[in-house]
Amino acid sequence: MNQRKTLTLTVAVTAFALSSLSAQARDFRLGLITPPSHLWSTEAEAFAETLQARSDGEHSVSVFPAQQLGNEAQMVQQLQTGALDMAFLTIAEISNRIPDFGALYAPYLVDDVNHAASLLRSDAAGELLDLMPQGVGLVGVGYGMVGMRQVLSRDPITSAEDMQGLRLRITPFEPIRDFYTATGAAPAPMPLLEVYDALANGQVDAIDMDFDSILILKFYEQAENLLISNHMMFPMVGVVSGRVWRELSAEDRALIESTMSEHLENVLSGFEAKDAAQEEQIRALDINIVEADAEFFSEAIAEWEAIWAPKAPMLDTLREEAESLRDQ
Ligand code: 3HB
Repeated sequence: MNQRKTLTLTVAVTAFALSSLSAQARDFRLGLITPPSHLWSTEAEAFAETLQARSDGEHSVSVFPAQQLGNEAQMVQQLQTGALDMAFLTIAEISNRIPDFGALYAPYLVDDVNHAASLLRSDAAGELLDLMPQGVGLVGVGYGMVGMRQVLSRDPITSAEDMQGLRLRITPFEPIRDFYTATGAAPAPMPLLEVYDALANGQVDAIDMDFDSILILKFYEQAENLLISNHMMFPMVGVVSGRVWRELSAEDRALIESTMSEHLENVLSGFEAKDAAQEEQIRALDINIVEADAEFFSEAIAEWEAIWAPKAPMLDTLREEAESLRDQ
């Protein structure tokens, strides 16, 4: 066969393969760790519905909430092999693998949920997503989040000294571990769905948590002191397996990207919309409330900075962006 014929045949075979790929109906699987009632889970379901409608019923998405497919470390592995197609992940697991993501957890990087959402919508935060295909083999479509982090404890925390020796539950990831270690607490990494029992049976004295989950998962039943510190934001990222992505047609990629982005934006704006009411609801509970600011944690923040500034060079860019958003 001459070269030209081979080329024509190759083009024909490729075109056939591409057209059969793009016509291939898929049932994607999307995993996440939050309970079914959490906004991440309800928006994942809404994303599934929209994608099915927009692909004229060709594609569907089965959503597996509440860690049904494993914890985030396990889901990241499944995404890497292509055994899992999509996930909504806390940045926690990603920051363990790409340290630059740790910059998003700089204490007091942002002031509140609105500031957090604006930063996550910025190009600076978008630059981090660009590190994901190479760094972890996942395509980062966009960000969601929950509300700011607070400290719920069995005994009151009224000064930085009260943090000493506290067995304090954290989401399993390094930037938050380093922050609490610097406060003198003993961080106990534990996934969200194990926290209620750990508080109930006295395994931990305190937990790092957001208003929403304190309410949904009723943690206030087991610990009645809340330090409203707003010390960190808590982003989420919507991802597609890099392996799966490579198999998709350009058209399907564009459809998934735009549809998932819209539902992630609903998560950002959803938490912006409900934060104030949730704070009010929490303040109305029969619990003791103390407020804390960056001053309260100043020594721990300096220690955190010394560890993370060299590890996460993106910190400067994000700080500049956060500062310019403050001025707007
Ligand atoms: C957590 O505290 O680990 C967590 C909280 C959320 C969502 C996901 C993880 O509201």
